[in-house]
Amino acid sequence: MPVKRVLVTGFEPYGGHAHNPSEAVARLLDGIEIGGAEVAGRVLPVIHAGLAARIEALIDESAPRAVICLGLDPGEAAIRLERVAANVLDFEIADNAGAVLRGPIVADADDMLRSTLPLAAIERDLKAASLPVRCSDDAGRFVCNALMYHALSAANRRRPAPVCGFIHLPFLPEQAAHHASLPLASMAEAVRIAIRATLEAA
Ligand code: PCA
Repeated sequence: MPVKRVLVTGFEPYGGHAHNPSEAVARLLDGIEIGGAEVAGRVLPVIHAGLAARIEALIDESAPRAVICLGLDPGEAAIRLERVAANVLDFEIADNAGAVLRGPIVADADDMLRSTLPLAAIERDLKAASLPVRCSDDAGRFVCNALMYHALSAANRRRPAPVCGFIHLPFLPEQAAHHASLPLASMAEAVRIAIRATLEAA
């Protein structure tokens, strides 16, 4: 039987932040087993050029049942489950290659792509674990939203199609003197719960 896998991606630091909790969570979960599936934790550069090919290659490499992409949203107070990726780039800051992009992510393609993760079940289980969680219809207009769009379009093209979506994370306590934050262990636990709920719903 093929190994059941879940792909979890995080991002490198960007925008002057020394750390990115999404990178730490992806590294922490890499190689562990959750709900009978092996986690492949991978870290992506915060660079839009080549992002579609990178996520496509990661999905092809691990042939996962589920793809959960993670990123930091500075100032966010909760584990934020993104419902949709909009086909829009509108960067307020440069990505790590110095690009400031505006326009569609993919020309002549869907205006938005919806998460295929079981968001209601994930939200319920995070609440049951007393972790702060909320759903959102706005994944931003930067590299995270673009990754969600590219990951969903790659996942939706595969047969069988893995379920796929995006979760934004708050700052780590050590980087957030004046902002909301969550300890790394809580964020890793939240993603573990999200993976388990996803596999149970699949
Ligand atoms: N957060 C940014 C990009 C990388 C990350 O971790 C975003 O929300 O778009």
